[in-house]
Amino acid sequence: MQDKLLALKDEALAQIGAAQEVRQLQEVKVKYLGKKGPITEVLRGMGALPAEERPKVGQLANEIRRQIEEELEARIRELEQKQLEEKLQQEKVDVTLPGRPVREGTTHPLNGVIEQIEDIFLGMGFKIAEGPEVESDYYNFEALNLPKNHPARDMQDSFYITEEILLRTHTSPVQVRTMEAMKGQVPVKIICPGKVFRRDTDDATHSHQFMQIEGLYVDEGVSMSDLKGILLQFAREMFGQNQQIRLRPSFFPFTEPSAEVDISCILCGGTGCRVCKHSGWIEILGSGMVHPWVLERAGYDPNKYTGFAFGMGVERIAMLKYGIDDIRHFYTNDGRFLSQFGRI
Ligand code: 2U9
Repeated sequence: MQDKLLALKDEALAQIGAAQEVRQLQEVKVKYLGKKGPITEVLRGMGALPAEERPKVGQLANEIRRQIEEELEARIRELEQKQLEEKLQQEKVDVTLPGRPVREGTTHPLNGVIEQIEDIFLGMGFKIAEGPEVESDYYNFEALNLPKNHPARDMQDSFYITEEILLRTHTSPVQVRTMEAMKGQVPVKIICPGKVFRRDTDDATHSHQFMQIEGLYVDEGVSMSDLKGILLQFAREMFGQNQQIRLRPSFFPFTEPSAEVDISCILCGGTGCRVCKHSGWIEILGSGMVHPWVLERAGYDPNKYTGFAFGMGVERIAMLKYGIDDIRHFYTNDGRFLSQFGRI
């Protein structure tokens, strides 16, 4: 019986040594140490042995069992280590290889121009204010002296969601909301950039959605000459230090008096060309002194405070600055157009 056990041991150890995979070792374990394995079998047959032999055989069987277990463990560790080394070898990264170039994006020209405009006005002490794109009729029209029957409020011109709610047609409601929130404190000195929406038919110069930047400065003693000074500084920083500006009388319901602002033609400098339609001037924004009624509605005493406001279309500024002839280029995401701007 002892010889049989020793033979089983040699057999098991030989198989352990030959195994090349952990799975095979598990099979060896079940085969030799399992409940139906040959060692258990031998132990079951011990009843037939003389009593003095039994402890010896039992001891040997346990010893062999322990040896096989130990060898199995050791071989499993060895194979696992080998597998790990092979895996590391296969997945090795050559850090000395040259990298693949990453295609960098560029600044969208509208974002670039908005940032330039913001920087110019931040430099003159303005803060940036933002507000909702979905607005109430009150903030978009009523508070800006555009009563219910005003032609600018025509259903045909605005995207109404309900009778009282619409997509804002300008960023002016942000100025009204800011004044209300400041509860009569001065100065209010803000610019408001953002998307606006109008029911226009899209063509080379019109878009039903575009970007606007409006400005508002309210304090004691703000005058039309402050407006001229600020806008001249803006024109020079944006289009060149020898720029001139010219104000032409105009009309807006929310400003009185109102003026359109022209800059000297950026192409010909004023002598007349195709871009300025031979006038020497190009219109870039609208402006005026805030209507006293609008100041009062927003909580500012018009007998004590005055203010100026202005508004411009960002696409128009960008088209002039970069010589772009079709507003739709901004929205069609053509890489050939966008990549020309680099990082603005
Ligand atoms: C408040 C009071 C007054 C904002 C102003 C303009 C003149 C103007 C247009 C330029 C081109 C809009 O993008 S555009 O179509 N804007 O001409 N906007 S004054 O006046 C305000 C705003 C808010 C409380």
